[in-house]
Amino acid sequence: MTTLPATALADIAKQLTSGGRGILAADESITTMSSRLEQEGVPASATTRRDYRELLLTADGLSATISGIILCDETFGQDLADGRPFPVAARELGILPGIKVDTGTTPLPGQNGALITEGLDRLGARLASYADRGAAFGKWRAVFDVHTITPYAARANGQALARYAALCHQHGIVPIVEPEVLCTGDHDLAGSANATALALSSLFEALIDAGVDLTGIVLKPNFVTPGLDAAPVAPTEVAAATFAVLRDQVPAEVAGIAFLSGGHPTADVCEFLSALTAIDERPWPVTFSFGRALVSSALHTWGGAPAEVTAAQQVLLENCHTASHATDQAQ
Ligand code: 5MM
Repeated sequence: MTTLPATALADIAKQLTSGGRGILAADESITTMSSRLEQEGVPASATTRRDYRELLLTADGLSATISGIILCDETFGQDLADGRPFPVAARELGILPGIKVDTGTTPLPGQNGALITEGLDRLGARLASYADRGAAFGKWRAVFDVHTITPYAARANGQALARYAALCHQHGIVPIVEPEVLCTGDHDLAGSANATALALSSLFEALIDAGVDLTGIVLKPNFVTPGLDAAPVAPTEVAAATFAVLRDQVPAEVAGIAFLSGGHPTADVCEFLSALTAIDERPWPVTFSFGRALVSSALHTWGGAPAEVTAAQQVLLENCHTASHATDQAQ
């Protein structure tokens, strides 16, 4: 078992979330990635999924704005065209490799469609193998909908996240804990705030009960926003609502917070982050761990054409640069 002292885990968590850098979420499951490739006219296969992730990772100078990359199991075990395994290449490029270890969601019986994230079976053995192959951090995502979240679903997912986080620490891996409240729908800001508060309070109760050292974790939450089908509010309102929930629910010891983008446009999430960064009383560093907001336009530019690789990498780098500028570069 790879054990690391608590200070080393805290250092890695800080490294992931500070210095104006963020975490690139490139861990789409095979199903999601295949459908995103096909939407862009790229036939989905292990090879095209690998080529696309290689395009992302090898964008020249990516490490200036990206501290870590989250991979799924398939990519973690693949090699770049030059033969280097992805986790090895990532470290050589100055980017910490991470691994998504949950296995997806399934409905919780009797909970009106609320979901539970699975993946705890044999997780210790899987983490040991990922750590041996170079993983610095892990990721587990719980998914909530404003209209179906229940206290029981929040507790059940919080406990699963806590067991995952404790196991990560046992194996020398920094856990990213992601309780995502989806922004699909027409709910208002208060609906998102209430659901996010419930998800976070259940999560931190479980983490504390499980004895997880909060200085060695990264929280990956959603911004508190109205649903994508509701009237939008100003970024300063999003930042104020998000900060109010986080201030009440997230202990100050948490090493750092890296927001997901959740389907919001790149410009919008960068404005949300910038407005939140401007709030001085924050006890934790804040940064981004965006997926779609960083990669969607790059994937579109590439479209599977070898001649467009450099142009697609340029689009990715510009999105990362915009997101980095929205963080507090001095933190
Ligand atoms: C990249 O997508 C991740 C996993 O997707 P699957 O549903 O296919 O397993 C997802 O967890 C992602 O890391 C986060 O939601 C952040 O991505 P966005 O696009 O919301 O910033």
